[in-house]
Amino acid sequence: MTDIQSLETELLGAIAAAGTLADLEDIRVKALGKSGSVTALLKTLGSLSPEERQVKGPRFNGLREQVTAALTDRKAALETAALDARLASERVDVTLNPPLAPRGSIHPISQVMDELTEIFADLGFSVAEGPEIETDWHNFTALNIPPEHPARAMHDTFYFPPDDKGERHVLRTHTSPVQVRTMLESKPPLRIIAPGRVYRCDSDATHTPMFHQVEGLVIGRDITMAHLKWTLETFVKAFFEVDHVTMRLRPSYFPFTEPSAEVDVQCSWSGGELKVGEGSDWLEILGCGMVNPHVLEACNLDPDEWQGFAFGCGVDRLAMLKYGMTDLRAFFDADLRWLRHYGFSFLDVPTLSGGVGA
Ligand code: 2NM
Repeated sequence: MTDIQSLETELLGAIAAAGTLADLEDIRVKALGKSGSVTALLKTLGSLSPEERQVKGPRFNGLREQVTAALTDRKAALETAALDARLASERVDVTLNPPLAPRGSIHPISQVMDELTEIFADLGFSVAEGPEIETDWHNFTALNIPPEHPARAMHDTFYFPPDDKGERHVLRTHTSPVQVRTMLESKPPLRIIAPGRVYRCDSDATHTPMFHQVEGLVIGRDITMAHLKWTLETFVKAFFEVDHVTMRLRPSYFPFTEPSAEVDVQCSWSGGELKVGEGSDWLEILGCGMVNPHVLEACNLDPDEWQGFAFGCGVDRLAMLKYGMTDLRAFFDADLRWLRHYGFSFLDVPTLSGGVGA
């Protein structure tokens, strides 16, 4: 066997045996690369006599062409095999049952929070947030709640131990400190709602130690109780999705507003189902009033220049009323059956056009 025949046998055998594209590239470089074996043969042609060159030239070139063709074929075969393996491993049987539908749901409280945010956003209110651990000053003093006021009694407020300076922090008992912070930080006019968790040391069939509130605040140069009444009426109609509602403002007392009122809406309870805007019952849903001048002063606003209205309501109670839940404590039990029954799809995003209760 001549040298060229044995080189041919060796190279073609190696190409046929190459198991990977990397092996194949290795063989190509060793045969056809700058210092490859076939390249070396071709380089010898220059020093041969013309007669020898006539015989060996075609043979050497033939070898190069054969090796090149074998490399190309083997490369295609390896690529096809790799693709086949990938197709086999990534195959999807489209006749199988679909994957389980998502099981999670939106908690009714989150849903109602989103509904309230949507309704008030449409009226030009932005959402303000603040800490749940508050200073005594932001939670009480700035809101015209003097030290001896019953709302400060240990019975209602979760107090932290006093810090180095003797200052006591509290778990906020309402979201009003958010309004205080907003008035201190932003220039009026203001139009905000503050939704969030609040805490009171109270637990029975109708009270949980943590619950949710939304409060609202509007500050301007010529804000009156008429603006307050229109805003609340517009809100109640949008929230309960009725065209007409009769409201009753009963005089009341809050330290942070003067005058203050509690708001009832006309309703009926027929067959255990609540209907707002008809019937002969009244449902108390809100507290409100004109911001007390003492509060404005505490927040560095001149009461002769700025006035405003504020309101607050319990989100958990609103959720119960709208969606027919009877037991408040079930809200926080994390019972999957309850959550599946009362939960909302994450696709039911409240929009004014699509219905806030989607
Ligand atoms: C209520 C009822 C009435 C209220 C007042 C304020 C502030 F900070 F502007 F003074 N925020 N929220 C308010 C007024 C809250 O909840 C039943």
